[in-house]
Amino acid sequence: MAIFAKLKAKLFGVKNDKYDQGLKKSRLSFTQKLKALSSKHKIVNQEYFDELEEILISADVGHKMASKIVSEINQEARKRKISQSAEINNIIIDKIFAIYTDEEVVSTKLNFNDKGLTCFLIVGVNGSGKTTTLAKLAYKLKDLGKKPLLVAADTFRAGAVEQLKLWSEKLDVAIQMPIKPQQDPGSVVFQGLEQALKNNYDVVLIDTAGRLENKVNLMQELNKINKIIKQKLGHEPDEVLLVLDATTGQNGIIQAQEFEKIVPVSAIVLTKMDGTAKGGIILAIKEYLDLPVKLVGLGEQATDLEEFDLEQYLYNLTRDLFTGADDE
Ligand SMILES: Nc1nc2c(ncn2[C@@H]2O[C@H](COP(=O)(O)OP(=O)(O)OP(=O)(O)O)[C@@H](O)[C@H]2O)c(=O)[nH]1
Ligand SMILES: [Mg+2]
Repeated sequence: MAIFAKLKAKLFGVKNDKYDQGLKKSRLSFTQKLKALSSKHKIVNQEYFDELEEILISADVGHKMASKIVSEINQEARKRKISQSAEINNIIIDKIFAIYTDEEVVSTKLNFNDKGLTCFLIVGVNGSGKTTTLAKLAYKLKDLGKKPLLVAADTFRAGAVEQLKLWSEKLDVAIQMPIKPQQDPGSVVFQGLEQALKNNYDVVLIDTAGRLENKVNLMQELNKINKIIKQKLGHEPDEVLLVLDATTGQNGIIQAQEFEKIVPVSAIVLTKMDGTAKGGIILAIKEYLDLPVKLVGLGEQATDLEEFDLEQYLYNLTRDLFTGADDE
């Protein structure tokens, strides 16, 4: 059975509103373009495949990934002697699914420390959504019955500490703040970890600055924070979450490569998926970075953070392609 039919059978009735709403722009753009392509070329030819590749690239799938997907679709179509473009849509989803999973199960579960305090360090360029993601995560953890502690280690940007403090009040979650203005971020992290250990918190969530005076300083700062965590806990952070803004497109890949040189990034959080029509960035991340996307931001509220679910993602990105075709 084709993947889409399987997904539909599995997900039918368990509609995930966050994915449904959050991927609306991407879905409209993707299906509109694919439908237009199928009506332009009823029978597939080279031009059809070239245009299909363009559509994937325009959805931020990335050149390499787009060309891989198209070449596999082309092969499969030949093998199955499919010449009608409308029939190709099924293969597109099958191939995307197969390429993303690479026949293996991709883990999207956050890594918790089963021996003691769990530490999540949040990094990313300014404005990517770090502080908001941290708040959303705290909300999720609290909902799971865990005791999270927010650590306001962005002492560089004016208003950053205050922003996190407002979230902490809104969500009723504890926060470690700097004791004095412009305090060294490393020492705020140190104090946060001390407090968490002393008062039996389950998870510390460390917010960091997205920009300092220059890139070297930012690197040194993150390096230092990471060292302090290692010294204090005896191990690396359980997750170093790199926050990428989905609306920045391929630029995000370059940012990730830069951050990976500084800290041991363990996973990606892709924010603002609701604000982009280019949901294909997830596939580009798979192609260029050997990092799992573990969380997606689908709005500005505390509840708008979801574990990345490939099945929900693909289903909600493509389901309009098949409306009306179901009963045929
Ligand atoms: N629509 C939408 N907006 C988001 C999402 N995540 C964050 N934002 C918004 O993006 C803006 C920046 O978010 P912040 O969390 O302050 O970003 P930051 O990375 O902490 O920024 P700096 O502290 O300046 O480095 C805010 O207006 C957020 O509400 C999301 O998933 N969807
Ligand atoms: Mg911030």
